[in-house]
Amino acid sequence: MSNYAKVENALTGSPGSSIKLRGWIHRKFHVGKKIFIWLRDSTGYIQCVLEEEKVGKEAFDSFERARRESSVEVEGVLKEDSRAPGGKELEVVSGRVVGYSEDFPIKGGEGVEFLLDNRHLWLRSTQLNAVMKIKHTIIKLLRDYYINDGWYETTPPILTSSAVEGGATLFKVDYFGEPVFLSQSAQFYLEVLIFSLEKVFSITPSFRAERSRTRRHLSEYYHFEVEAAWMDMEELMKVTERSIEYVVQGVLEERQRELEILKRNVESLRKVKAPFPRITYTEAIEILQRNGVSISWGEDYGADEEAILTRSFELPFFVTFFPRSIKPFYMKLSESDERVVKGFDLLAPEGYGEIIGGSQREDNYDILLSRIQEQGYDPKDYYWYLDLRRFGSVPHSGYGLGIERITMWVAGLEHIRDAIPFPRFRDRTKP
Ligand code: NSS
Repeated sequence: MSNYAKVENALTGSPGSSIKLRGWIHRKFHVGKKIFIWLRDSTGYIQCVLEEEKVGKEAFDSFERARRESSVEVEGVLKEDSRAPGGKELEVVSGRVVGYSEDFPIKGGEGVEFLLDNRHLWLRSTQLNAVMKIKHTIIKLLRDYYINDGWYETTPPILTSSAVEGGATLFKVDYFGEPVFLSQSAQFYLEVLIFSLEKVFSITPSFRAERSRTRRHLSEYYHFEVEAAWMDMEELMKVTERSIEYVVQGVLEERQRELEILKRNVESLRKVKAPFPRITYTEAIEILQRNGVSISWGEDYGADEEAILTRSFELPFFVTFFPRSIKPFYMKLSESDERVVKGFDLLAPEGYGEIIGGSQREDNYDILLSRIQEQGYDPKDYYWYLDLRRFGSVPHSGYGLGIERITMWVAGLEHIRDAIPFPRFRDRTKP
């Protein structure tokens, strides 16, 4: 079973070499007495040509019967052919159909809902294949960067008993008759772990019971989160921009072909080099007001306003020091102005907006307790989180990156649903 080559190797192989391939029939057409197929595997497409005299009647008939998406094995000789995609063609000498396909329901031109219902089949498409490879590389590069920089990967729980990002978007689960929640963020558990490991990160699903369907919200997404002891907001922002540069430059290097398939304008990605510009929330409000948005200091803003802000920047940029009333209780109050917190968002350019939310954490027991009360929560639910401030508290900071958000930006996608194989949002949990 192991002497099969991959299409991408076949496309760079020398003419005249014998080669065995397996995959699926992406396209099939007849010219005279020949059958042409475009064979697809995980790495790409190659044209294969079958003639009855070469492969024999039985094999030829079976390929004649095989529809698009049938799985096949072929063996043949590689030839240059400028008309074939990739400039190479396989002249088949033997082959067999492994699994016949029924009439494949996706023929081209179908609408969004139909393709979502048939996601299990649509995932075979060239576009989604390219996105999944880019996402794979983003995850790999994030791991690379942080592991090489001395951070530990950890495995926090998904079933939780308390809200991190407020109660409005919590999913409730029946846990042996007791209500628990699906995690919105691993942050509080990572904060626990820094007292042992100092610098930690995790990749977990996070859940948000978002009411509306938007271009950038999922109800289940993959969350890359970091947390570090002995680190203030400024230091963490430096780590953040360096790691984002590393990821984007790495994708440009390793995923050229996929970015091409997706017709991504790579010029704007090439510019992604640290340091990134920084503005305060107060400056962001001023920019919005100058652009005719009616918003005043103290108000929160969303995707539309972020898109306007991104017009002023070619690079990803930080927005910092938000009013305490619009951010969660765990963010540390600024020493110089207690109306604002030491929080930061990283916004991606070209209209994409927020991909990261982070902050320095409140490390003082009394202040944290009063902030929990100020925001209307019961301190009893957070006894273990408060305990961290009783037993050797340290200054510390962390952030969360939406993996589908960064994938959407880097791959240049219109909608976040295409950054995840099986998107979940309101009214959709199948397939
Ligand atoms: O709510 S966040 O802004 N921040 C937190 O959850 C912190 N507790 C993270 C931390 O400091 N460890 O979410 C962080 C990121 C945000 O910037 C987005 O990129 C992404 O998570 N995010 C989402 N992606 C997709 N869909 C939805 N609904 C979503 N919500 C947040």
